[in-house]
Amino acid sequence: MKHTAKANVNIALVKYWGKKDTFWNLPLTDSLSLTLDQFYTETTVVYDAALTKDLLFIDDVEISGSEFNRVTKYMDKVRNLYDIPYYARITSYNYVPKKAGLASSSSAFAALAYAATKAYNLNLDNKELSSLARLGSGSAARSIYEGLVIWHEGYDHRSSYAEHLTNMDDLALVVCLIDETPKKVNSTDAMNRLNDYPDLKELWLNSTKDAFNDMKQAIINNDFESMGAIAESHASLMHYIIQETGVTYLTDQSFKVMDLTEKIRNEGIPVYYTMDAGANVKILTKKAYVDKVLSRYEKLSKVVVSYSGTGVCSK
Ligand code: 2P0
Repeated sequence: MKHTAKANVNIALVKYWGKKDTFWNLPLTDSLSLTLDQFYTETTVVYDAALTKDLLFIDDVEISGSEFNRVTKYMDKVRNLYDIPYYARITSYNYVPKKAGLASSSSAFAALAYAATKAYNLNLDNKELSSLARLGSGSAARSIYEGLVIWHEGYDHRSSYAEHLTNMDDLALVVCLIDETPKKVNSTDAMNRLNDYPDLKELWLNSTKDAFNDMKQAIINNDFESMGAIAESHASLMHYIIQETGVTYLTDQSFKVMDLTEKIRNEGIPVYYTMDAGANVKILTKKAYVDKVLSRYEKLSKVVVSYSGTGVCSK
């Protein structure tokens, strides 16, 4: 009754921002992501009949409070869905800055969904596993798979799942680590503010649908420049909307990295930025250009180069 899983984070090129159902964690729109090879979570789940509650250790520290509550509530959902009668000792190591807009919850709940079911000898297929990971954190639905991934918004638990789209092995993502401290407003609370702004919500729904369809077509056409341009304008729109709902994630340093990206692009090198719920900026480019641009980004921030990563697996 023990299993260890490893899952990588993913970064969305078409973002998930907003929910249509909070209990089942159903998103407002489809989204599309790239699983990375650099930032990951390893989680061990041990079911123990002697336990009277779950125990959670993250990076060797026993966790209580809201973080523990989120995980134990998630485990209750897993136990209910699969008739698992035991509490668990959950031990997790994050090789990613937590809560800093680097999607650590995507790797965390993908690894937990996999370990929690495997430890009870359940062998879910990836589609079911993806739906289960989604209940913990929406973006985790996508971290089940390698490479480029789409998450179908769906209309209920089973129909809202992610699937592998394709691999583009020449993609690179240069992650500029501007701020590794936890963000002040978590993404769940920030995205739920959209419900108070119907016009913004409408704008977001329509433009995300277009971005998703255009991105899929650009991927099918192997048209990197279009992929980058769509990702960049879509991320900018998301941050405009976040700002309008009263939350600011980007900092002066984020804007410096974005400006540098536009400058490098004007020199003829294909680099495009995307940002999530934090100050960090990720630069989408191709492997062949990484060496050309790296030192310029390193002048502005700590930088980690990542490529396309694998899906969730046993450790
Ligand atoms: C994404 N983000 O698509 C978007 C872009 C942040 C910006 O998914 O409430 O931590 O746990 O389902 O998955 C972050 O949201 O939110 C996120 P919950 P999650 O990657």
